[in-house]
Amino acid sequence: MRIQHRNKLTSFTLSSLLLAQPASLSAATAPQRPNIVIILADDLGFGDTGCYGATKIPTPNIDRLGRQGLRFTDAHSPSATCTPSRYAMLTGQYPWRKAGTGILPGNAPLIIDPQHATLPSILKKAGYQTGIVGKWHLGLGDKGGPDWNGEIKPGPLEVGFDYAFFQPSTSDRVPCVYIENHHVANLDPHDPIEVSYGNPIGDEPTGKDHPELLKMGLSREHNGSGHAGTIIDGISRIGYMTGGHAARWKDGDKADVLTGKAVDFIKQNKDRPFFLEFATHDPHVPRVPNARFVGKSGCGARGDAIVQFDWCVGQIVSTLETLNLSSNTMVILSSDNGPVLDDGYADRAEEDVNGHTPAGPLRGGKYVIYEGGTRVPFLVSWPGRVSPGVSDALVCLVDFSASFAALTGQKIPAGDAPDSVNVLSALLGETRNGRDKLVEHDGGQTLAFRDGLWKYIETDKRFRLALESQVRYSPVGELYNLSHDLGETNNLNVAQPGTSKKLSMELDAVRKSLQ
Ligand SMILES: [Ca+2]
Repeated sequence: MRIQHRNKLTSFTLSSLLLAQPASLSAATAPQRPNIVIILADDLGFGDTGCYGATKIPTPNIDRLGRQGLRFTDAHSPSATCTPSRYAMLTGQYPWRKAGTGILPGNAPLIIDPQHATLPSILKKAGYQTGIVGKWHLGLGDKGGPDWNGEIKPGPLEVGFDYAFFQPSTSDRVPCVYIENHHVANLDPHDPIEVSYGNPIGDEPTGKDHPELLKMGLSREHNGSGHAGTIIDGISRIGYMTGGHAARWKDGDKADVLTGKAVDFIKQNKDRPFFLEFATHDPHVPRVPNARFVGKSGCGARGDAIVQFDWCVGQIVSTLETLNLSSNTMVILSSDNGPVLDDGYADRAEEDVNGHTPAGPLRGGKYVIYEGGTRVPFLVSWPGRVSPGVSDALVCLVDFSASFAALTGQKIPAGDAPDSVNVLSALLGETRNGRDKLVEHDGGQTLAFRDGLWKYIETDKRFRLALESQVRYSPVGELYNLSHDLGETNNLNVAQPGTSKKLSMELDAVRKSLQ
């Protein structure tokens, strides 16, 4: 299609087209500028949906997307936790290259440098209307953090998005409000917001002092720790906030509110190329699906939150169909990291799991360097353009910048998006070859190196996040052959030291390549 388009252009001069018939140019270039919708779940595991083998959680809309598109079996988030993963997806840079890209408090300053090209800025330059709806968690404001009661910038709009309706960080962190572009939505100026991630502020009850007020308690592992801050909507959060009562979200309404905004964005931009990152909060904690989804899975609140996510997906897809945009829209569905059951709240995620395996056949999950941490669901649907099927190509969310730059004919400035590989052909199903190599990251300081189906996990610099203290890595490095050991059970490091050494050196070379 791209070649056909170029041939067409040879019979015109580009400038005459631009001057005489801007509408024709838009039509002629349409095949190269499909709408792009990235639906990014939060903590959705490799095995959490029907098309990846789940049997107890109904996900008909996701499964349909999988059937009509390309289902990847070796696609990765750049990290096994949120902030670093999203940082890499938007910048094209591995997160471990830059200090300060770990899990951020809700009042952190922006960690993306607006001077560099980003995924949205690349597409904006290509003529797209760019929008983000949902979770941000990449910091806001300059050094010192955001002014919640004033103009909140820099943020999404300063790094390439034309429109943003978002929550500042996670659903379990304050402030529990939505921001639209530069301002907190529905903020009453007479009830200003204050946020603290240090000492408690205000006189509102906290989970620590008033556990009797909680509609969802804290789990054993986290009791008295991070999640025991200000109680918002009956749930205590990480951090403290006062004010902004009219602006506070209701957890049970979030899927409806965010999906509504995403649908509005699509409708408003139906006549021009658009890029939408729809970053839902499901099934991240706290898991409070809308009442109509409660009990709809066989796996408790976490399963119900996935059913809710599936509904969100259905709304987006049916909107595209109703507007007759499907054949010119590439929809990618994925997740920012692998799954976790107990993530701070006593929501019975472990007790109610009912035999469901969130990571499928993989070992580990969120925060963990094993495949379950970063190997995520990844569907590409573009009816009429991407043939249905299954692809085992190795791809990563960090590759979006280079791939979509290639799709839209954009050149990335030298030095920007340095770790992004153009895997467009794999995304379009034209080849089963993606990357040869990939650095995996647990969200802390642990790295692993993939060379084809070999995987080496480093031992030094190991920093374990508190939540994965149950994970015990080998003290002498780990080597797995994923071609017949997908579950990473047979450490070949001792038996094949030469392979470990080779991969270790390759990882070192990647690490040092941009220093
Ligand atoms: Ca996440």
